[in-house]
Amino acid sequence: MATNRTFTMIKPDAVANGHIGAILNDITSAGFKIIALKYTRLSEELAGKFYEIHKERPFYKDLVDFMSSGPIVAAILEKDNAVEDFRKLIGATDPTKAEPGTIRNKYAKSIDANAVHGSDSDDNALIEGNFFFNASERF
Ligand code: RTP
Ligand code: MG
Repeated sequence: MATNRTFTMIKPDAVANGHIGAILNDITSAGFKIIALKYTRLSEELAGKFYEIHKERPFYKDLVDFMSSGPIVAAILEKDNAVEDFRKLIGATDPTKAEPGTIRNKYAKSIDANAVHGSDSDDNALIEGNFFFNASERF
């Protein structure tokens, strides 16, 4: 059964390009409630841990380098059917394939610098949210 929370990051490219406000506005306008929010920067080690699931993939090192290259915004979001609806809102991994109006279509430059992360399952949403936030940081 779908749970009602997902986890997102606004990636270093979108932060550097000044899109934090616009992306948070798109997210809340689509009906997601912000449960937790943090502006931070991942060390290479922490980015490596966060993306451990992709360790064997050819793009792993580039991904870890990119995700630790500058500040990010991390958030836990709540809405019915959150994981699936949020992935619809952000669009395809490759922004050239992302539907018009999706966050990646509007703000992403490439498959590496693709503006946002969205959890791909309820289990991972929980794991990823716990990676960044403790109980006293959720409202
Ligand atoms: P995300 O985890 O960031 O929400 O992205 P996603 O589920 O759409 O894609 P995923 O397969 O989980 O890959 C994580 C990130 O790795 C980069 N990637 N590069 N060069 C490539 O073929 C490739 N594939 C994936 C992307 O930046 C992707 O967001
Ligand atoms: Mg993913």
